[in-house]
Amino acid sequence: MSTKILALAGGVGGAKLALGLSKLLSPEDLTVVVNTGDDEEFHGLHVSPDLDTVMYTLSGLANPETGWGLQGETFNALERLTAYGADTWFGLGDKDLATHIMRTMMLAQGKSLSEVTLALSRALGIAHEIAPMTDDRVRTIVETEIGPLAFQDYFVKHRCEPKATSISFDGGAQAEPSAGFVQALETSDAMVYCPSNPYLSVAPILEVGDVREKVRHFPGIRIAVSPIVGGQALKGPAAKLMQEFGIEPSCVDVAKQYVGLCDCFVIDEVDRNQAKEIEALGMRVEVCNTVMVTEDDKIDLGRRIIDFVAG
Ligand code: FO1
Repeated sequence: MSTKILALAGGVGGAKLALGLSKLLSPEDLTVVVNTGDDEEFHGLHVSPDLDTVMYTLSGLANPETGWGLQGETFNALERLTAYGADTWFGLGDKDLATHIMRTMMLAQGKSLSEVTLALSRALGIAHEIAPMTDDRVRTIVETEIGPLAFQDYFVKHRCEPKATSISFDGGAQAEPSAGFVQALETSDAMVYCPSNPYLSVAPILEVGDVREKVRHFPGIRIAVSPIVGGQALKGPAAKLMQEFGIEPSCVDVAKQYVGLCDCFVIDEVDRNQAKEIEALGMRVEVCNTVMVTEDDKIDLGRRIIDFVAG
């Protein structure tokens, strides 16, 4: 019997588990829904960093050092733009630019972000479905000590340094989930929160229209993988944000973000002693290696999740 899985993903961490799942599930059994709150316009081009990270990872083209962007990249166009006086703090490579040009062109022709993502995915040889969380415009805004910052300004330009006070999702309430997302919510046996930042990558997905309510009433099993291991974020600013929000970074506090939205919480072996505290929140706890370095690590974690869903 096949198990249909809906995976919610942000950038690098989410893409790793999505890859593991894609190696185990047939295309009709996996939909990866991706955060687009980080999307931004650079040099007139629509950039969807998390969609691209997932697409490049699933097609085997991602830069292994950074996790985002393409391998074997050059930056000639960016150098030219710098010479012309453009603001070039966001590292867009020559090959990567082709993706953004295609996306921008197709959007200008009236295609939806879902249609563009499908076309780009197929061109990259990806058989599994990757869908944006919404075709509407939602933008993650980080309120900081130096004022509100658009996500990439906060993340890349300011290297997450300004102290954050809150996060909001401009356009989230008015947005509608993409058709692929709605269909996956209605037909999947399980929903997986990949180990992505709960505040910056998963929260925007939950803030789209009535998604949070839909997830609350999701009939299948909902499983979250903690992006915090041993009190540290595997990548990015999750632990720093938790501290700034007055929370001691731990997998328990990530689990608290998912109360009512998650049935099973997966933590790393090093956090085994926190299992009881998470169980007290009303979730079943699975303990395994969650640190995905090699492709085998990604597949092993994917298998663990599929086995759990299959019971
Ligand atoms: N992240 C950086 O830290 N610096 C960059 O210059 C940068 C460029 C970039 C270009 C294309 C792309 O798809 C992603 C890029 N990222 C960069 C990653 C991106 O900012 C973040 O990984 C996500 O938005 C957070 O998940």
